[in-house]
Amino acid sequence: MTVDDVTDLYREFGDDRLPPGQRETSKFPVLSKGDTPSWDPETWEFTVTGAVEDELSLSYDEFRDLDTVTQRQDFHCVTGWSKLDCEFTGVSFTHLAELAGVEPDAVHVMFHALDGYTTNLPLEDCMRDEVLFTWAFDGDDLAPEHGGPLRVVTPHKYAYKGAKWVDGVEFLTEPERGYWEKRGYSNTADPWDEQRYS
Ligand SMILES: Nc1nc2c(c(=O)[nH]1)N[C@H]1C(S)=C(S)[C@@H](COP(=O)(O)O)O[C@H]1N2
Ligand SMILES: [Mo]
Repeated sequence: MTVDDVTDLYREFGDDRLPPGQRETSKFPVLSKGDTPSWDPETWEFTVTGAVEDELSLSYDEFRDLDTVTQRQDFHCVTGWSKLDCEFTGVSFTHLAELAGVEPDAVHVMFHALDGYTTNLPLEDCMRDEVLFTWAFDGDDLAPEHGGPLRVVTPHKYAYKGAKWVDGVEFLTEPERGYWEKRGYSNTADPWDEQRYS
């Protein structure tokens, strides 16, 4: 298995790998708005909807059969901790977008999750090799409290932009706001510019 190290992406945004106001931790704290939702591998379904040529609906096995990558990434939580060198395995956003065929008028993306959580990003912030739908962390199945069976990781943004328990991605022709973006957290969430609150 090759591991792609993308921990140098900070150079695009700032001089320091650790964004301002962040403290490094070796722990992996859990931050969820509510309880960890349960899921059934038999009925779990991942959908790609909205401004795409082919809306997709994938079973868990079908999703796991997609082309896979493993990357070493950093993880920055808006509450002030960062976890460096996390190894995530999964499917890249760009690969999924390619499979569905993004319509030219798509400009924005909403992620949907089993607990009702949503989070949004401009399409160009999603169309990066580092944005993954991941089911494994450091070689083990992603723990349920960290978003198993499937979560999004966004190492160029604070981690609330990465939906745990993700089961849908919706391509939008106009920006919309997700759960925390409607409740005072930054819509843009750049850790190197300390965009924590709006
Ligand atoms: N579905 C879902 N995704 C979510 C959340 C949530 O409550 N529900 N919390 C977000 C927040 S605020 C953070 S900081 C990260 C935390 O991920 P972790 O619990 O794996 O550390 O998940 C994000 N994704
Ligand atoms: Mo968070």
